[in-house]
Amino acid sequence: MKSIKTAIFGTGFMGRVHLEAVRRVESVEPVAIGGRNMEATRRLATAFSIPTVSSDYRELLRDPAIEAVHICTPNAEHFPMAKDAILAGKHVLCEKPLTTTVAEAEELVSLANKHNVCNCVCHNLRYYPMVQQMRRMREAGDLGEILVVQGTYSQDWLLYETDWNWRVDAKAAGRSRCMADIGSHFFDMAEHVTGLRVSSVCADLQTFYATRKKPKHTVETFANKLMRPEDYVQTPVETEDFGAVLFCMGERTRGGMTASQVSAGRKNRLSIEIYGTKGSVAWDQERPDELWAGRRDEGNQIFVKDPSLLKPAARNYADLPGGHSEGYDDTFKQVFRRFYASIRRSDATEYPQFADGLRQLIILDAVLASHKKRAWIDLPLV
Ligand code: SOE
Repeated sequence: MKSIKTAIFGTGFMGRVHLEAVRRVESVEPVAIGGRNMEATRRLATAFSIPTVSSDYRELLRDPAIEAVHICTPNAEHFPMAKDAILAGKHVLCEKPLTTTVAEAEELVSLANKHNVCNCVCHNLRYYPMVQQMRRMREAGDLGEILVVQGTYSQDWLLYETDWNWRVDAKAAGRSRCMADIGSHFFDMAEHVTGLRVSSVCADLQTFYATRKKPKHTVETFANKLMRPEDYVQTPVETEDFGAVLFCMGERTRGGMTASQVSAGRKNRLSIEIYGTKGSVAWDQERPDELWAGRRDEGNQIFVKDPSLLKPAARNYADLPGGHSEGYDDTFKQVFRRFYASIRRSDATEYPQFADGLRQLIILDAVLASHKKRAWIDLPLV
């Protein structure tokens, strides 16, 4: 099978995660890396024997051999990069959040459809095998009508005033941090697994540090914890460290979630619970191979990932047999495998597309408006 040549834009935490994962996808060949910092770009390219590097992503877009690009740069760069890539005829896989505004996301959805390019927003957490098991259990009716959805996405890497990363800078990340960055993962998973749509929200956001001590050198995501910087710049902070959101999903279903980047001891924990009229399920990213299933009239169960015990459609997301853990890195492989398959076979779009990214910007807009008005906000009907 002819290899699809691809390029990675961005050399930080996500750029490396994408590069490592895409090399595990059959018949896909990363051939170029684009990054503003040429030293970091060359270092990454050398480490992975990637032949081409550039400090200007537009140069790589001019290479006809490159069919697809991964956008792993700070959020504010997603829109211009994705737009240029679509106009260059490239298939685009963009990290979440897709953009920093609804209008930009709408334009990308429209452009991608007009230019008939495959488009993916990387809500990879859908593709843990046990998350897919929850979805397929709901589709099979095992949960009955969904009554309650609750949970959290909690981290602690921005707990200290001295913690800094581009995500704290509203110019680079957009007008929301915690809800845009990880709250979007929770709501994407809640809608994907339940098949329901958030219809209204009531939100409260909190910024615990009005200023933070920004180190004078760049800090890769999560790398800040090991730092002992000699000097900082006291820098005003405009975006939230924490958000709590009550939400409705249609007429009856109710929910509540929190998103936090200041929860000591929670390293990267999306935890979701879904309660239906016939049964319930709960999944915790800190124990990703396990799925809790609750029943009223019989014992609760904890399933451990074993493809032979999964719903047939969920088995497609488990590459390894029972007892062999599949984790965060593997979810990127699962998304990328489906994205590249759709480049070869346009009917295979079993992955989150730009329209899903737009969906998250619409939810975020409502969350921000609700917080500002301190009132419930209804979302536009879908
Ligand atoms: C930082 O919060 C981050 O890298 C997110 O941007 C990712 O989407 C998440 O998967 C891990 O944490």
